[in-house]
Amino acid sequence: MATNRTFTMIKPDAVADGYSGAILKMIEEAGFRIVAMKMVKLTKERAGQFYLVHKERPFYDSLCNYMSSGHIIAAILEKDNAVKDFRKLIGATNPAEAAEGTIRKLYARSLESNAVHGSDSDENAEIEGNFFFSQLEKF
Ligand code: 3AN
Repeated sequence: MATNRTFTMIKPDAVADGYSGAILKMIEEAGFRIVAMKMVKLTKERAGQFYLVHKERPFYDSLCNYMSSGHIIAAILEKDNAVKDFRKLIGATNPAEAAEGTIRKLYARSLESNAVHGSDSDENAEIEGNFFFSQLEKF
């Protein structure tokens, strides 16, 4: 079922680099409504749970260290075609390959420290949103 919602995280590099405001501005100007939002610091274990699908990948341990290295901003966003449109707004996983004007092209440091997360399906948007937010925290 298409939910018209997606889930995002502004990752530790972008928060530390002071890009949170600029990124949220781009998100809102692209027509996304912020449905829920919080700043948190993940433990390595919790980062590991979030990225469990990547457990077998060679970058998993490094990714978990990085995602628990500083504060992140987690948010649920709403818009027609949210998942696809948000992936377009953030650009390719590797910022070197991201299109001009995308969030990753503008603000990411590297393939791993790539500034933002965006869900890749409606199903994962729901799962990832529920990882951070209770029903009462969404409006
Ligand atoms: P995306 O975030 O574009 O959906 P995924 O799900 O393939 O990309 O990867 C999740 C995260 O893992 C990325 N955002 C990035 O931080 C990290 N990552 C992905 N591929 C690599 C890689 N080859 N080397 C290091 N880190 C990676």
